[in-house]
Amino acid sequence: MTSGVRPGLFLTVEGVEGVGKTTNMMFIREWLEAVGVPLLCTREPGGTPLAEELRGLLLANRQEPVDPHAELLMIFAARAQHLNRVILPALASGTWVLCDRFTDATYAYQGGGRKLPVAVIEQLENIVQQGRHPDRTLLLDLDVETGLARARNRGGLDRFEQEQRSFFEDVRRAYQQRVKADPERFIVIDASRSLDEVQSQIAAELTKLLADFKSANENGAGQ
Ligand code: T5A
Repeated sequence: MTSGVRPGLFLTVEGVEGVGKTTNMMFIREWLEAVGVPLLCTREPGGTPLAEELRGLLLANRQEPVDPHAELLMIFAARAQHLNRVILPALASGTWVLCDRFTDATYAYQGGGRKLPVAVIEQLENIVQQGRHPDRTLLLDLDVETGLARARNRGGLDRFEQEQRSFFEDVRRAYQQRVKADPERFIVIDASRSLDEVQSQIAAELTKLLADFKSANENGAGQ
C-alpha cells in the first residue's frame, strides 16, 4: 500500500446474548465520534444489503432444522460480502470500523455452541479473510442467566435465542478460550456491573487505544 493513508483500526464487540453489545456500541460510537475519529459502525451477520438478507435467513424461526454446516456457510458468505465490500475499503481509506460481532462469534456459536470442528471454521476463515482479523476486540462477559434474562425482557426471541442454556454456557466458554489464545487482542469487560461502570471501563480502554494509535502514527510518520 503506497497511498500514504494510514489504515483505520478494526474494532469488534463480542459476547453472549443480552450482555449489552448494542447498548455499548452506541456508547463507543458517540465516544469515538466526539474525539473526531472517522468511524463506520456495522454488524454481523449483515452490513450490506445481501448480507442483511442472509442475516434474516439465519435468525428467522423456522420449522425446518438448520444444518450446522449450512448455518456456517451462510455466515461466511455474508462475511465475505461484508468484509470485501464494506470493511476493507473503509479501513483502507483511514476510517475506523466498529463491528457488532465478527469471526470470534463463529468460533463461539458454531464451534462452541454447535460443536463444529475448529479446523473447519479455520479453513473458511482463511479462505474468506486471508489473514485479516480485528485489531482489538471488546468482549463483554456476563453470566449466561443474567444475559438471557436481559435479552428476554427486550421481547421476541430469534432462532439462536431459543437455544438451551447449556448452548450459551458452551458459547461463553468458547469466547473465554479465544481470549486465552489471543490475550493481546482482547479487552475483557465485566458486563455484570452497572451500565455506568461498564461504560467508564470502556471509556478508559478507548482512551488507551487512541493514545497507542496516535503514538504509533507519530512514530510511523517520523520514519
Ligand atoms: N451469530 C452471529 C452466530 O451464531 N455466529 C456468528 O458468526 C455471528 C456473527 C445475532 C445472532 O447471530 C449469531 C449470534 C446471535 O445470536 P446479534 O443480534 O448481534 O446477533 O446478537 P444478540 O446477542 O441477539 O444481541 P442482543 O441485542 O440480544 O444483545 P446485546 O446487544 O448484547 O444486548 P443489548 O444491548 O440489547 O442489551 C440487552 C438489555 O440489557 C440492558 C439493555 O438496556 C437492554 O435492555 N443492559 C443492561 N442492564 C443492566 N446493566 C447493564 N450493564 C446493561 N447493559 C445492557
